[in-house]
Amino acid sequence: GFGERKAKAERMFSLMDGFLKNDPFSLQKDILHHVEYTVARSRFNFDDYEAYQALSHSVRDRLIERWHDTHTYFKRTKPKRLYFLSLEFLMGDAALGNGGLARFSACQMDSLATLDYPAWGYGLRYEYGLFRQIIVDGFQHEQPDYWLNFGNPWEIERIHVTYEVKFYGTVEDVDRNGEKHEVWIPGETVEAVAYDNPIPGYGTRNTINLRLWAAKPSNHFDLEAYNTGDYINSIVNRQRTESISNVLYPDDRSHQGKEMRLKQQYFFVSASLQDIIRRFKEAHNNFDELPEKVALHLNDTHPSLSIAEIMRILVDEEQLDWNKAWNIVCKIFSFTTHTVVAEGLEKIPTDLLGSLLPRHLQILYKINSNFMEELKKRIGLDYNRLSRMSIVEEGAVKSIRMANLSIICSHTVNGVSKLHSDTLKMRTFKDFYELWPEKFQYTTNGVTQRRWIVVSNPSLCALLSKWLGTEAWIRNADLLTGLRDHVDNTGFRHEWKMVKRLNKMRLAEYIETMSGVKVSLDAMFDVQVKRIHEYKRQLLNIFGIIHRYDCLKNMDKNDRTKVVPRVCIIGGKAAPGYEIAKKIIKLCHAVAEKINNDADIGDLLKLVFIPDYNVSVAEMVIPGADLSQHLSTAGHEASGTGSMKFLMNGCLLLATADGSTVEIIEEIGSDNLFLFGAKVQEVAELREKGGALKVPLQFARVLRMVRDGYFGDKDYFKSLCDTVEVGNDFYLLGSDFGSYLEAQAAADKAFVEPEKWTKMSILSAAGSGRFSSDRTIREYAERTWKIDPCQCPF
Ligand code: GPW
Repeated sequence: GFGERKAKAERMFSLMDGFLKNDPFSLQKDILHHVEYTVARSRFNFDDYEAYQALSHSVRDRLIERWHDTHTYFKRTKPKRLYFLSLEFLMGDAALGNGGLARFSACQMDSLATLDYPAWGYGLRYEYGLFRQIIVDGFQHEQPDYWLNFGNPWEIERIHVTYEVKFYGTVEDVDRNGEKHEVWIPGETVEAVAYDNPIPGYGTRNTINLRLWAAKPSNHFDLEAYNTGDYINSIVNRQRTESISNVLYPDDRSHQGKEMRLKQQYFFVSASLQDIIRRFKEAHNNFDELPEKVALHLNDTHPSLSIAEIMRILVDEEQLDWNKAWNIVCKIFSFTTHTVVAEGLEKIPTDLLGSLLPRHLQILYKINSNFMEELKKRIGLDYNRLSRMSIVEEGAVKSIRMANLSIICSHTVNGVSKLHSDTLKMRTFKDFYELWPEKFQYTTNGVTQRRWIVVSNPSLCALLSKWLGTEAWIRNADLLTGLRDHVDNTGFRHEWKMVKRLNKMRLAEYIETMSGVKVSLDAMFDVQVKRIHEYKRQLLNIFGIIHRYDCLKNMDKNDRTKVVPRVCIIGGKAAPGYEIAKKIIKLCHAVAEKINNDADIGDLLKLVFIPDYNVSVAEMVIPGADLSQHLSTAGHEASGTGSMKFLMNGCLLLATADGSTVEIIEEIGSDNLFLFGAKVQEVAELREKGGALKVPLQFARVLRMVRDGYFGDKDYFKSLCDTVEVGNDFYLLGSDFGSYLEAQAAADKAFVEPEKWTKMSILSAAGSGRFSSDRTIREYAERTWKIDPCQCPF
């Protein structure tokens, strides 16, 4: 009975001394305890790493306690839960993702926990995270990131939470109550094991879960191997199955047609859905209530096999009628797309899918034929449009269009910024928008101020709390607008400058140890850090630097005293197979070599490439930046989230009117950033001009210098130069160059007036509140997922 349970709970509670305490003495005691009994070193003799291990175990204990309380509370109150499905999470030390999409997932987890939402994250526990970038002689080399080498104290291995995931095999007809049904007879079984990563909220006891799956061979009795007596080979095969979760694909937007990638996707989807359905069935005996209790979010199309898998579970295993299952399924999925161009959308060849997942391919065909029938009733026999909207692409390689599938089955299709959403509606998914305008929404991305200010910039954090008179901005970033009240206070501005200087000092030291280059703290620290992509136009930045160098060389010595000294910092990884991106990195090093060794130029201009840009490096670089560059050709960056981190840290932006920059301008005003370049509606027209496009002389001159071998190795750089030659310049570097130089000149002009610059810096941070991922998550929760906060009361 209830009384008995209560008595038992009280006894347990007293045996455990209540909750773990957070005062320094209790923590010290726990740390020593873990040194002795977990790390198994003597408490009189342990090194720094062992101290870290013991400390993390002490923190972990507290997280586990909160995790348990939170989940017990969720179980008891049965709120509708969100399941956030993503193949990538870029947490920090664990680099289980590529770039913006993955870091955005991590920021969203932080906000979900802090805002007390009953949410779970699901992902893959890759043993090799994103490669480490090392630079040898200016070239990028990739080194494996075996991040689990020293163990991972932050995860909890759940050896009993395992599911079988099946692959290959055939589809066979079975008779079910006199009716013919198709079922899958799989050929290979792999086991998925859960690893839980507690995600604590800030200022709340709620601690949610990021559950990552690892593959291990199933202990299923392998009759085949037993019969043939091939014991050794059966072990070798077992190891092959283990490799599914081994390595993250390092290409951040094309993994088309790779079998292992498809295996990863299905492995992830199958394990997650089994777990989700099991949890639902614990509290329900039919599926009618599924849409009221479960929201499934597709983070891009990567997890979209979920749609076929849940239909298979409901129809083949749970024996629901197809239409009934379909009606339920269409109410539970929402979908965010992070890409702009249709060519970037994920496709899976039907040959590949049919051999790995034969039943799923059938289900996808059935979903499609039903959709095509319905569509014909709505739009008639417009065959071009029907074929554009079909899930199946009939071409040289017949494939499944994962985006079409996701749109058809989701109740909401989200863009990641206003501009992005407009592009989706007007171009990429125009046909679908005209069919279902109400499905299309946008929720502008955000970043968590807990990591991007509180952790990465402690001095700014203290300053903000002091002048806002409260720490409440850490949970409510809208309060940052309060900084506007102090912008005319010289004392405040002085402290603001001191904080920036301190962070520049920290960055300068890092630069010196990494590259040996000494930089002046009086120079403008100008930063561009992000994945290397042609559309992000790092080459435009490098060409601007070459132009600046060229001007300095040709300048009268007296005029040089008026020049604003610059430290240009570039960082980012290139996908291992992306040749042009790798050449951009090499060119950056070649230009840096020339400039940094030119004694005549001295502190007036420096260029440093920061190797191995990652979350930890970002925490150092972003607070120390005066200016940051976001140069994508208008219409190509879906949102961009780096700019939001810089904004929060009082760094001025030099940017095109692309992605979320449009919303940033709404918040801080166009006077407080340096905007340049063609607008999105001008881009198509400019491209049409082709060879007749006007390009400034300075651009031609810089291009000539590179082509002529001024920075060495002209043969190597030739193909790179060709990509921006007039007539071939898809990303419009040439036509934007003039306005880019003007924006740079405006930045120089503002920097020589420190009071003006500081005001712009303050007003940037003051307008950054809207770009907190707390705002993003609240919008998703209320509009898309329809979930309510559920705060564990302790
Ligand atoms: F191609 N993004 C990313 F759209 O980091 F899927 N990796 C990717 O594979 C894709 C997008 C994909 C980025 C966008 O480029 C960036 O604009 C956006 O801010 C970020 O995702 C988060 O939405």
